[in-house]
Amino acid sequence: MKETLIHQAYEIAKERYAELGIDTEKVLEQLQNFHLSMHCWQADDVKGFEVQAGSLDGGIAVTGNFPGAARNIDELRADILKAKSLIPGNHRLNLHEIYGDFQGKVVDRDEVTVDHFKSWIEWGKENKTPLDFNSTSFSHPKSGSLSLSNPDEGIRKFWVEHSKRCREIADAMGKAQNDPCIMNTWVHDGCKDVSVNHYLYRETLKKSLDEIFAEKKDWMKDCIEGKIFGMGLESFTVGSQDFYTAYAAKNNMMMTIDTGHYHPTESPADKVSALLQFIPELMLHVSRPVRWDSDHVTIMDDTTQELFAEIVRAGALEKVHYGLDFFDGSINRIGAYVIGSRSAQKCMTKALLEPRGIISGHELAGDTFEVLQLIEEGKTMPWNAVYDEFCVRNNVPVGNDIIGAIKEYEKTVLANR
Ligand code: RNT
Ligand code: ZN
Repeated sequence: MKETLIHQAYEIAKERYAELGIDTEKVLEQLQNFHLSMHCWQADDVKGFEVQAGSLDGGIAVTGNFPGAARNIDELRADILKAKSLIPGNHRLNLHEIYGDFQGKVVDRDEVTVDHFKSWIEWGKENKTPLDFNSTSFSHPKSGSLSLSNPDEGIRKFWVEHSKRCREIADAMGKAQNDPCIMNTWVHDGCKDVSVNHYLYRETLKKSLDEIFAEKKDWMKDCIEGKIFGMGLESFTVGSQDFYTAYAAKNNMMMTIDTGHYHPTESPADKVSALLQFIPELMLHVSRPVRWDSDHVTIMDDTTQELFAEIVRAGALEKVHYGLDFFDGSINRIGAYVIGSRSAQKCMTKALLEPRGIISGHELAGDTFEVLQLIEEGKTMPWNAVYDEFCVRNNVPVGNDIIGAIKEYEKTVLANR
């Protein structure tokens, strides 16, 4: 009964969009090829599996203690698969180095090898889930407030070694999955208060990055992520947007746009058409800052809708990698994954359904009222009927039906942790 209604709604939507020259079948195909890179760290509040793990630092924080966080690698894998089963399409998994399979052994960050990710590589293959990767500068005795930009040569070298090893791991992942692994480099480096050595820190970070990226790798792609500030590091960020934009442009590298990393009125969407003139590809960390970089679950907010619309308008679908980056410990974590991922897909559905050709024609002819009208109307066109159809075709619950499935998992699995 419900499916029949969904198909009927879809057929109507199909006709409505056809009037605007949009082929919804083509959009469904594009959605099928739209792969998110789900971050592993929502499942356990960014703890990871290091035996020697300390508490989370590096200017980021998780609030809330909803029961049932993943406590080990098996629980985390089960949670990811559960979430994936409720998200239409096929998606990647983005790992941090601290999520290695360390088998109960102390493995320091400058000792990590591909061996610690062998079981992940197999898991990825078995579950048709290509892997992406991140080096981890935070939550370590040597993290301090400066890692790759530390004037102390011993500490700097330690983090350079860590980063180089991470690139080797990413390269091995990419090769094994026959699909390049995207490795993000984000370091928390900054200052809590006024300081006079900004030039020195940035010069040092540049030197470290040059050393880290010196060797070309065939099966991984590097991206670099800046930010505006970290908690406890409010006065200065070494890896600022300017710093990384210049570095990426100079070295023809990919950049990461984390939607939580800008001034509140600064538009991440506006960066797409600017950056892509000079750098080859973008990685996204789709998040939701509430008043600060609070990493709330992604929803269909204006920021995300505009970001995805700009990507489609720029014809850059294939130049972007769609990572998520939120960590909310106050709600059911599987629910967080599913809402965040499905909301990102809805933003993409809506973006793909925009009648760009018609709007662009009006804009170039100077018909400003028509442009405004068509964009405004797009907000309430029946795009959701297309997304519901996408869910049905992928055999996953539609709309609020995800609630039952998530509650069931909460009762039978999470509650026993
Ligand atoms: C922090 C960055 C970074 C982290 C993850 C855990 O502000 O956004 O991407 O969230 O690496
Ligand atoms: Zn991020």
